[in-house]
Amino acid sequence: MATTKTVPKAAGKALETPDKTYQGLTRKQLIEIYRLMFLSRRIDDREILLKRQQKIFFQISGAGHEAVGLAAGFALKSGYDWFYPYYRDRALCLALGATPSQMLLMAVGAADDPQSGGRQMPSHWSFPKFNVVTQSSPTGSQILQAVGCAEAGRYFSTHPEAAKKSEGDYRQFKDVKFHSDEVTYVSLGDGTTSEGEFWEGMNTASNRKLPVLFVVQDNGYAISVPVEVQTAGGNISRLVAGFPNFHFEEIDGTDPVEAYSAFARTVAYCRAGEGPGFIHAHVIRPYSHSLSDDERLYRPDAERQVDAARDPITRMQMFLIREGILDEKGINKLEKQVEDDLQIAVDQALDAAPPTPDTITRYVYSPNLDPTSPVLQTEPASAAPATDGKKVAPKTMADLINATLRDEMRRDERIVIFGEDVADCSREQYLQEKLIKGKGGVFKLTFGLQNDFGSDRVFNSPLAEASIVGRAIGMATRGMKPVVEIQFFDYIWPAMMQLRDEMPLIRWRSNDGFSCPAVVRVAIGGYLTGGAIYHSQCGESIFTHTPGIRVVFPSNALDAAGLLRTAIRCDDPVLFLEHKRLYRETFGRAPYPGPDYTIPFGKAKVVQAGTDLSVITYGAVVPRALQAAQKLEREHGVKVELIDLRCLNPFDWDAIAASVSKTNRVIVAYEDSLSWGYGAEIAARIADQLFDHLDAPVRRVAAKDTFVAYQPILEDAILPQAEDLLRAMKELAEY
Ligand SMILES: Cc1ncc(C[n+]2csc(CCOP(=O)(O)OP(=O)(O)O)c2C)c(N)n1
Ligand SMILES: [Mg+2]
Repeated sequence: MATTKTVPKAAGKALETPDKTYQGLTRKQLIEIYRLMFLSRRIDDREILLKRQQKIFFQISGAGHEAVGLAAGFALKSGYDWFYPYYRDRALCLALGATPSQMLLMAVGAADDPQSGGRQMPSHWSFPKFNVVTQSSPTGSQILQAVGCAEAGRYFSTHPEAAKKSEGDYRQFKDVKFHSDEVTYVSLGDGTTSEGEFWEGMNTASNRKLPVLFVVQDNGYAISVPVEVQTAGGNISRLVAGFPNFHFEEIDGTDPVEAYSAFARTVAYCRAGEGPGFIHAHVIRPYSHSLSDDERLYRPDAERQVDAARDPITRMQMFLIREGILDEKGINKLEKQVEDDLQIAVDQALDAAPPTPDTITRYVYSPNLDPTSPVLQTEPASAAPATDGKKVAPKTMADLINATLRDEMRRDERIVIFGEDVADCSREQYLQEKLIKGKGGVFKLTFGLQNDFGSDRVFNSPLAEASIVGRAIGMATRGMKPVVEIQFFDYIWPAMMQLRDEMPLIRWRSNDGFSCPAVVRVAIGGYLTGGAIYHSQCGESIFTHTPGIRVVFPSNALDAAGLLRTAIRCDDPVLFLEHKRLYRETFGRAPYPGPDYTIPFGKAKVVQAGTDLSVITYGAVVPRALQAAQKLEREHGVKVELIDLRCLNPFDWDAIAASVSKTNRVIVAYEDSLSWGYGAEIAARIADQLFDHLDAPVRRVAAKDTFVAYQPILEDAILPQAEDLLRAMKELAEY
């Protein structure tokens, strides 16, 4: 696409052959390409100056990468295609319609910085109007999101009804736009191809024939590490050549005309639905990695001069003169105009007001939908007398989660479910021919959903957790509601970059420009008798320590149903922790509460009222604490008030405060290892804010500071048992 700014007149030879085109580019477009390339370089130069004057705080340049950016910008459509760029893509963003002023407001960290409100470093692009999705600093974390974004475009094209707005849940605030032939651009450096997420993204884009355009901008270095150290054999094109369904190009990325023709071919391939594209563009990096780096420390002058001879700005200038499109005078005039316009933008940015500190918590969570709202407090439908007079059989937590997913999928076509083994059967002809029953998850929580809703709504993912979460983020950014599964909490860690640096931050870092309210269901916890180290872990505090993601941990079937429904309808990302031991426990079974049953987040449940001592807990410790409390009352007459938090972020401080103020003694109990656990924060707050109400020290009961062992004798000794709770309760009551 081209912007509609004024274009200087071409002189001399240009007028003789005004209709000549170059790989489809007109002379007018070539002048505009040069103007934007030059503008991009000059913004970098001005930022470098401003950084040296300490008027901005960081600088990273797109110098040397301008030709690729312009080629992409002219081959793709702003606001129609989708863009997951990286920090060297200044020229691309200018080509898509971003202004120098928007970039410089980000550099000074202005209140009016339209990309992040002063939260992100410069060159971390975010332009909702142009479909440029907020980017972060971790190298490569944009790739799987781009894959999910492309999947969303395909999904809405085949489910157009799903795109409609709907009142009463996240959909009310999530506009969906899509085009059946849209392309998703994602770029990265040569070094970033070493990240595992790059390979995961390539694999899924290839396998699903997704219209993702991968652009590797190979400047030969990742900070100081040269490409032959990053990439076996020194050339990424050779390594990826075996991926099926791709259109590949390897180009000189310092030549905008050559680059444009490669982009035009590749975009046409992607648009036609043939599969993904891969453009490997060889570029240069004339300004070191960033202003914090001096490449002369690791690159000799001779090598740097070879690069300098290929500078895309000079090359384009020479090309315009050679082809008679602009003469020297024309170039000078164009450059003068760029400088004048840029000066105005610099002046504006330097005058711009900084953000005020009261804005810092804005957009950590959705400003539109409050999941703690009492409106979400409903009664279970089955509380009403059954019309046929039959007693409704209580169901397990596993049953109710499955039923809730089914009802929500029926209600909301934007929901898709994927993860490892979650489908009934990937080879769907076996299902159709009724040769098999189907799996539906290792714990069978998603059983029957593929059968009911089809293989494009419930499907297996590759065994790659970052891919599950990264793709979910991309889909949710586009307005879908992925409800994905991580098979065991113990294996969540490959997804940690996405769960810590991406999912919770999409809204905050883009100043509400984007959001990704996905749900990640995770089977968690021990007490399995043989679960051992890698099937028993907890670790919820790592996520409650991450602003921007809600964390839910139900202890019984009814709460699981109500909280899962709230999670799905919520406008924030949610980590939904399901205790494996509780899936089929007799404790906490309940009849299905109906398709409208919701529970607000951050509302604890008083499992048992008491006067002598409070126990604050959640998850699988709830039934154990209840058992202990009942025994203590039977044997010693001590009345324990047992509080199940149910939701860990937000958590119900009011319920804790009310209980502790009444009983004056409190135990915080949790299954995770004792030190630095979730209960440490609760205990600290009680000590801080309820000190005057305490008649005894705040006690914690938790697992030993070790992982869970396999042999049941060891497991019992490691995890907190009812006897441990009983002992602690008795001691505290007697204190
Ligand atoms: C996951 C991660 N690790 C390390 C860094 C620090 N870092 C920032 S850029 C960079 C090098 C990137 O090189 P390349 O992918 O070749 O892109 P280039 O900067 O050369 O365009 C590194 C190591 C980071 N931002 N993210
Ligand atoms: Mg590089």
